[in-house]
Amino acid sequence: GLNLTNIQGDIVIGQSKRHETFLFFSIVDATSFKSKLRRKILPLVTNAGQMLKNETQPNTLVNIAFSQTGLTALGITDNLNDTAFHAGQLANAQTLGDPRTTHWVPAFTTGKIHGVFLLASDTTAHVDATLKTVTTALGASIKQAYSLQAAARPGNQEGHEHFGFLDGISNPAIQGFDDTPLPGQASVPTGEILLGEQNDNQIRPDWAKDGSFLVFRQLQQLVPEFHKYLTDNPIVEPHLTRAQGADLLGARMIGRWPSGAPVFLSPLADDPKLGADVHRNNNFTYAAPNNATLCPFNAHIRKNRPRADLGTDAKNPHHIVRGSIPYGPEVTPGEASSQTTRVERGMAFVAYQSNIVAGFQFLQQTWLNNPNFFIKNTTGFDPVVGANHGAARWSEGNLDPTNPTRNFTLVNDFVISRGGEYFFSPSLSAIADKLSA
Ligand code: N7H
Repeated sequence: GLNLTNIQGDIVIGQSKRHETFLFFSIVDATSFKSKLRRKILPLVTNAGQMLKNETQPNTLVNIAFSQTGLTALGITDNLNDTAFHAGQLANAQTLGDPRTTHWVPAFTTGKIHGVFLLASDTTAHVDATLKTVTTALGASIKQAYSLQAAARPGNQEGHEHFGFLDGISNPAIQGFDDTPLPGQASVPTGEILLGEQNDNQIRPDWAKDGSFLVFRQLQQLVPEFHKYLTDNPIVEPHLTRAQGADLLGARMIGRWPSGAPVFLSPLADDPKLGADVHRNNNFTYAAPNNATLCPFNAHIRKNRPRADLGTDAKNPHHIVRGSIPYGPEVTPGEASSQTTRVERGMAFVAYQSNIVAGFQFLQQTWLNNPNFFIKNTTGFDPVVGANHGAARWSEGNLDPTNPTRNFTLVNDFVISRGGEYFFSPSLSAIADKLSA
């Protein structure tokens, strides 16, 4: 089995969090940082074993990860063998279809973000107290470059992202960690998520074993604009009201209803019981290949995991473990009535994989942003997260079941990249033996 006490806790658990602060830092004094990392930070780092039992869970999860420039600042010269990680996310902006890096949070464009702390807890008081402990411990050895406070949405929207859809349903089960996948859940070889484990076929330094690459993206969501688009372009069917037709278009764009119920199993209306039932809400394969009546080809979840469309999960080693959380306030009444975003909100997107090129980058570039995936001229961009450098996105894909070739050219993006960075989340022994002193 896996040595869970050596693996950072956010990677394999995919646990939902109420509050999370991302503290991005630059290393100012590497010698001092290394010694403080060893003596003061390492004892605070939460491992996966701890997360499994209530009694051993800390008040605040503490995880730490380093960018390539961060490893370099620490004097590490070993090649982790991931070209995307090595180059950094800024160099990838074009490949990812980002509109312009002028939308990026300035700190992500400097190349000076060396690392990130993930601090997650049930309360902001716990997060803030731990933040203080960490920054006090590291003192002048680091400089804060940027931070983002994220939180679950209030009330019955907890667990839902800002567009209103339940998130965190379909994460892969990692072999050796979770060998009893739920119906429809992908079971992936350990090495697809953790470096140096089975099916990670890259050459890695020994100390990289049981670490994982962490992709961070700050993805702004234009929520009133998304809802305006749905309201203005409903699917028209005799038995649907205009509002129901708008909801149906939204559900078909995602592939799930707000409750999480998949449109493939519940094509015309939401089914909250189905959405909440973990034994049923992921149990489908799109198994009438090349059929988009029930679920559009370009629905967000179908583009991200085509299931039987492309054979088996094993044939498509492009799985990621998502640990994302919303950031920013609820839509204000003024924003809702003017149908215009005035305050930034979105998703602090977190994805783990052993290979960024085959994981996040592949999904974004080769599937979401590729209008010809997987049937030429019939699919279009992912209508929600697909990106075309800010240009209009052709998005047919049978979004409208009454009119499969209805053209939904999306002139404006609903999700705008504000940038991010690629990190490596090392094992605890790597922190002890290689990264600290
Ligand atoms: Fe997505 N959304 O509400 O639109 N995503 N996503 N995602 N996403 C999923 O099944 C969303 C983004 C994946 O196994 C659900 O857990 C939003 C990026 C994958 O069937 C919802 C943003 C990438 C899956 C959303 C966003 C992915 C998935 C359904 C950005 C990768 C699982 C809940 C603001 C490049 C697919 C669930 C499967 C599901 C939304 C971003 C990937 C509701 C708002 C950038 C692999």
